[in-house]
Amino acid sequence: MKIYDWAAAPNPKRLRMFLVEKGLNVEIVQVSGDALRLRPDYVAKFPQAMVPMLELDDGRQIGESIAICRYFEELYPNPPMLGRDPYERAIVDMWERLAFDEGMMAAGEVFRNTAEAFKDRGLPGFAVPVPQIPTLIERGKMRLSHFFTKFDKQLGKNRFIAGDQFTLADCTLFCSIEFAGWSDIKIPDSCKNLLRWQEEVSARPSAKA
Ligand SMILES: N[C@@H](CCC(=O)N[C@@H](CS)C(=O)NCC(=O)O)C(=O)O
Repeated sequence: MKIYDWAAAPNPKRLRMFLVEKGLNVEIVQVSGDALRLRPDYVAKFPQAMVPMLELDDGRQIGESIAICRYFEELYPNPPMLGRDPYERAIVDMWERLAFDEGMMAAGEVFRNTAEAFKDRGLPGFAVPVPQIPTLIERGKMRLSHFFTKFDKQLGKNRFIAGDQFTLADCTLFCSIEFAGWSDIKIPDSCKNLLRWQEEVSARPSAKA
């Protein structure tokens, strides 16, 4: 099997972190092309036109980071990265989804509506131009401010975002915060719990995935 990847991008990194934590080695194929776009041959192969994508040896394709992680978790349950029982699985799901919706999407809202290279590419995965909407930049910043406060509060109760175990929710949170950094948006000094967590997670080998 192979994972189609774009080394610099935040969603593929979410998956790479997960794989390092699981101790899994999967062939990685880079498909970034010119001008910060995916290679045309990859887009033709996978019309969802996003990375990461997992291709099985028989050619079947799985898109969406969370779907790929679930597939690997089923095949290789240890160490568990999606929760150890029904309650934990629900809580990991909840925080992973919140990190994606409120962190990754908000960081994307700021970045994709600002960067010149993403002019006419306000959203990923579209074959037609999607114009940037400058007013979304301020809204994205407001969303990120809310996101930092919410996650800081949660990390005042737990070592990791969904409890005492490192999970995919931490990978998504870490990559969302890195992505916000692309727009020079950092964790506020007042978010001491989140800063403590970031320092601890940055020291894990998977943070360099
Ligand atoms: N919901 C998808 C999001 C994937 C996504 O947005 N990938 C971005 C890279 S981080 C992408 O493929 N962008 C292609 C483009 O901008 O043309 C997931 O969770 O995997």
